Amino acid sequence: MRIGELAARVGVSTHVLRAWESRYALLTPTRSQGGYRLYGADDERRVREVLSLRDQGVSAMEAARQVLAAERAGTAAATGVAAEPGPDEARPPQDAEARLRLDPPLLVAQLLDAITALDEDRAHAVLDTAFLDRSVESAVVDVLVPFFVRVGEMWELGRIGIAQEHFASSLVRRRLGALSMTWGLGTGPVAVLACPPGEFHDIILMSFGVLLGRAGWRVRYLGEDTPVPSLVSACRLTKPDAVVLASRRPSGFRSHARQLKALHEQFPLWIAGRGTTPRVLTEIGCNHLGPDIVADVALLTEAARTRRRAAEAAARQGARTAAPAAAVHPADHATPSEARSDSEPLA
Ligand code: B12
Repeated sequence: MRIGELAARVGVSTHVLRAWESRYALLTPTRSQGGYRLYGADDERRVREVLSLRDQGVSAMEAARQVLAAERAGTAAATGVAAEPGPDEARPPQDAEARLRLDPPLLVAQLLDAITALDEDRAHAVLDTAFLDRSVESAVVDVLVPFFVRVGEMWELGRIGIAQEHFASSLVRRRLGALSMTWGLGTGPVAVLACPPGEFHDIILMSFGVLLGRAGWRVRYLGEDTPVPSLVSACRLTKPDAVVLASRRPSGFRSHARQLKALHEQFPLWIAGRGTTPRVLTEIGCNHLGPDIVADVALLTEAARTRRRAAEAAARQGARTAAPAAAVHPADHATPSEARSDSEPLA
């Protein structure tokens, strides 16, 4: 049946059905000879199950996730009744389709395909699947990072152009942006994230911010091409528990080594990205992150916790002397009320 008929049967607008198809891969139409999308009994059943779950207060996104997961498990999400294959189900088994959707290399290939065609809708559908069927951490590490490696390779080989690369970056940045809406919430530790002057590759930094946010951090994101004096004033203003600076080029750090070293004496500075070389680390004398960005979130959290405990112990002893930046920020000692007034205990 065509989408209009499906819409009439289930009482949902074609606009919503298309959105559920592209965003949640809820519908899997075949194509007629004339190129029209044709929907089957399975599509109708999934929509009805989503509607039923929505009536129970479940969001459309979560409902779609449950329906597809239940399908994989061979049960109907809304009813708990075993899903009997309908007579018109001559398509590949849903299990196989679902497994394919879960396969990161396949998702990367589909994403590359979609961005090569500059197909916004299709690219969103693949990203939806990537983020729906796995943790955000896995979507970043297993899909986005390899995807950008491939984008770089295809760009270098001339198989895609700058338009495709910009399109891919914009698409992913918007997705990460949606996941960053909670960066200001809570009372967790504060991280300032930036790239040094001249550095525009900030997608992994932004992804890292998303993972930090999920771990309870508040993120102050300055992003690409940040002048070092601006970074310093942002740090003075927010008194972060961690400053993370990412650059692909060592010169991004080395050109500002003196200021960054001074910054690290006040706030714990962590540098990341391919520009992080032993020489840079020696010159600045700070810590480094990478390449495992999931482990890095835990590392930063543990360091902030240790630092907090040290600050609390120092406050208890009435210490007034400054300690090394990586352990305790001098601001923590200024006055009891100033001491980490913007963060909750990490313990
Ligand atoms: C998207 C992209 C862009 C976008 C960036 C958009 C954005 N907002 O991020 C834009 C269009 C801005 C861009 C511009 C340029 N780009 Co570019 N770009 C890329 C591309 C395709 C992906 C970049 C990316 O996000 N990589 C992320 C991962 C895949 O890379 P990674 O560095 O290995 O990161 C790992 C670790 O280092 C670590 N990590 C990295 N950052 C961080 C941060 C934190 C906090 C942590 C914890 C860990 C961490 O985690 C990752 C996983 O382990 C790469 C291809 C590639 N392979 O990277 C080219 C690439 C980096 N660009 C390249 C080039 C040449 C350029 C330009 C010079 C092009 C031009 N002529 O203008 C400019 C330079 C701009 C500048 N001065 O910064 C080259 C660099 C070649 C080289 N030898 O250095 C690459 C490799 C493409 C290529 N194959 O030619 N680019």
